[in-house]
Amino acid sequence: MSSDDQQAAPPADLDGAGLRIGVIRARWNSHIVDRLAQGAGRGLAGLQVDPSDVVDVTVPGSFELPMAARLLASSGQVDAIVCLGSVIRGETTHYDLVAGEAAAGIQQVQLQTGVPVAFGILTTEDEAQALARSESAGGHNVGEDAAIVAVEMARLAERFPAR
Ligand code: DLZ
Repeated sequence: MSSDDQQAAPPADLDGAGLRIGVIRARWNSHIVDRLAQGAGRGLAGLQVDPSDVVDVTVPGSFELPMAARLLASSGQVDAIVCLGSVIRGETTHYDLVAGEAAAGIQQVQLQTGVPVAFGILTTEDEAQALARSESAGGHNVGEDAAIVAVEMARLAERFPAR
């Protein structure tokens, strides 16, 4: 097959207008997570998600993100969820436990509920890496990336409703 014969991948639907998005943030390492939340806000606004359609929730730490996501997903109040947290290896002996359980729990929630949950948790070696991945407008921000994922996955879920 020549490259001319290959089909282009269908474009992602990134129209956020009318979508209701839950943004759950951990308060642990809040100086980093606040930056992720700003990125998420930019990402959602850039895709026309109305600020009044954003449900903001906070939890103590990243370990609690899956539980809050489960509550929000089961409530029927949101079309997708963004989980934001920061786990820094050099600052926690619980690193593998907290990061691993948060990731596994988030995956479990989205698969069990059918409500997309985007993983916006920084798992880094040190604070410098966390700062570099939570930059202001124009820079790299994992919260912004996760917000865009949430919109795309919400639209995908809408195309394939459960029967
Ligand atoms: C306990 C703990 C530690 C040591 N480190 C972090 C971290 O780096 N990032 C984070 O989001 N949360 C941390 N936590 C808190 C746990 O996520 C959780 O809130 C507590 O263990 C209580 O369940």
